[in-house]
Amino acid sequence: MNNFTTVFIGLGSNLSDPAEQINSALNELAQLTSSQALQCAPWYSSKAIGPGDQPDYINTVVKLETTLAPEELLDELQSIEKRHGRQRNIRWGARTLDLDILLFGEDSISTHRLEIPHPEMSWRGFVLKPLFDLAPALVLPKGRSVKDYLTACDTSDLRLLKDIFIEQ
Ligand code: A4P
Ligand code: MG
Repeated sequence: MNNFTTVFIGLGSNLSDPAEQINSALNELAQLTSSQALQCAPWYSSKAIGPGDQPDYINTVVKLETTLAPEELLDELQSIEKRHGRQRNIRWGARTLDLDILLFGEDSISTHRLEIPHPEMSWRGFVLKPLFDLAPALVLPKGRSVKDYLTACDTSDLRLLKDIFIEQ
């Protein structure tokens, strides 16, 4: 029998019609044969954190069950980013699509390709709010709840765009 792991993936876009980028990424994630039971949080817009004058982001979070190993999932996500014309030049620069593995089951992972939990997730409102919407009782591997992190975080910048849950 296949062993499924529950994973949370952060989606972000601030270039080339972000809503369309996020929408088509959701379809591609739902079509991964190794994964099932996709649920998507509401979408939020926020000011870009990063260098220069960048357009606002759209962010959301997806939960899914996968049989992939962490680096296999990263390979799939990077293929999707590539199909969306993702360029990697400036750290935290504007991007068509960013897919980050936030949590992989209860694992803590530190390799040359992967840091899980995602190192920036505990202070970013655009990650914590949709994550909380999807999984209000979630506790991170260090033992602190998403709710606690969210309470400590400034979310005044977030604007709700789509108040729907998508299940596929
Ligand atoms: N990598 C390590 N851990 C992970 C992980 N958990 N998930 C490695 C995915 N990748 C991970 O990523 C660089 C390398 O990180 C990958 O090759 C992978 O092996 P990247 O996507 O090429 O580079 P990046 O995204 O520019 O850098 P970084 O540090 O991942 O940035 P973030 O943390 O993704 O932040 N502002 C708003 N409002 N909304 C946003 O979504 N996003 C960013 C990017 C900045 N500002 C933002 C937003
Ligand atoms: Mg990234």
